[in-house]
Amino acid sequence: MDTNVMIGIVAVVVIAVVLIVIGSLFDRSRKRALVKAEEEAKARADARIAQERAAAQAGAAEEVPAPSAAAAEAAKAEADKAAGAPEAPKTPEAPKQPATPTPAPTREKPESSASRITRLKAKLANSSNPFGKALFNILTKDNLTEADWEDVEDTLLLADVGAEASERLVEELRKDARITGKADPAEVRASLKEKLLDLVGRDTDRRLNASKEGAGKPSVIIMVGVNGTGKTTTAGKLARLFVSEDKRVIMGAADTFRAAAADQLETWGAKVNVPVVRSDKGGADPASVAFEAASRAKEENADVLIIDTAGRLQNKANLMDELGKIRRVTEKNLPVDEVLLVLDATTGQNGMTQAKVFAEAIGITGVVLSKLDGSAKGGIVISVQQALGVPVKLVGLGEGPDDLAPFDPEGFVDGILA
Ligand SMILES: Nc1nc2c(ncn2[C@@H]2O[C@H](COP(=O)(O)OP(=O)(O)OP(=O)(O)O)[C@@H](O)[C@H]2O)c(=O)[nH]1
Ligand SMILES: [Mg+2]
Repeated sequence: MDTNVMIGIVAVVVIAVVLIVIGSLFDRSRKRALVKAEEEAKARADARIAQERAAAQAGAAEEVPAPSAAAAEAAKAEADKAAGAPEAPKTPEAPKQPATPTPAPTREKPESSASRITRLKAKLANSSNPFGKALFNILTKDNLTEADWEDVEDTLLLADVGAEASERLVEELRKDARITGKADPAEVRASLKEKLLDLVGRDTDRRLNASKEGAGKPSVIIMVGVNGTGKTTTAGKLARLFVSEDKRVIMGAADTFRAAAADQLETWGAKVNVPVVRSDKGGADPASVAFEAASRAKEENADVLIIDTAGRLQNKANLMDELGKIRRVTEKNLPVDEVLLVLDATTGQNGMTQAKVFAEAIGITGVVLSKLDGSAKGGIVISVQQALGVPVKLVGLGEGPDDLAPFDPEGFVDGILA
């Protein structure tokens, strides 16, 4: 009797254990099916995003949709749906997506800043008559006459160094025994380099404000300048630099004068993988585009917002007022960390007048000297800094995406003395 009860109990236990084991095996295979289904759904969503992005870059879509929360949700929904029928993990009619992982946004490394500075030096050294070299040739003469000193001053003025700075430099050079004594070329070079570096400002902080501690997030940069100086091109090149530092960048096309201006910025955006906020209507209020761009940058928690503005002549008061408005309206959303004045290095002293008026209208925190590749007159670096009291932060060396270098005083002076 007792034995039968025992057998009964053992049988029940054995059956229970068998049931538990079968159950857990079933559960594990169900989980595996769930994970697999989820992975497949994610791969499909990723591939779809990649396709959309490629289409947008090819100009088929208006803007690159970011791999947004909506896309992630779609992936999850698909996974959940699949999880509801784990027993039939693969439906043969499911669209077959390529198994390739989603391509990360193309982020080939741009040229390093050291290499850009070397290129700056080489470009200056190769330009037809860098003023540093002309100065050096005069100053290495043995007995400098008054006429020679006049030549020194003329050379400086011709190179756009500006009257005040030229006068100061000549005074300094005339006091230097290394130059006025028996001229040893090495000593003359050392003296000249030292004095030019003093003028250019060797220790000035030239970092973009977006790269400093305490920068806003998003950090807003507004590009300003007269027509055709290189604002849009510089915005694109800058965006590329920030993207390479893993920063999330948004650009705003607040140049609404011509539809082509927003198209140009969008082309840069596609090139460097950065979304562009623009207006659909031609002639829209540029301040409202700036406002919208700032709201979007804020919403998306971007790191940097670059706002491109239309070129304008400094003597058009209404256009200059508009710049002030763009700034004020942007600041309803985000503080403006940087206003970069893009100056064409080949414009000469006229650039100075421009710089002063822009500084008054909107405030300038830095200068980009574009097209330095086409000018032997690097002296404008000195005069613009003196006139505005703000540093030259970047120089444009050409039309390509990597043709923007941080302004490096040593490299600059070495280049013009080479
Ligand atoms: N050589 C050279 N060309 C440059 C440089 N920067 C810009 N450019 C060229 O200058 C021309 C004008 O550049 P944009 O960027 O359109 O100038 P912008 O200031 O935006 O012009 P607007 O919007 O019309 O006022 C283009 O052909 C650029 O490729 C540079 O550093 N060097
Ligand atoms: Mg432009």
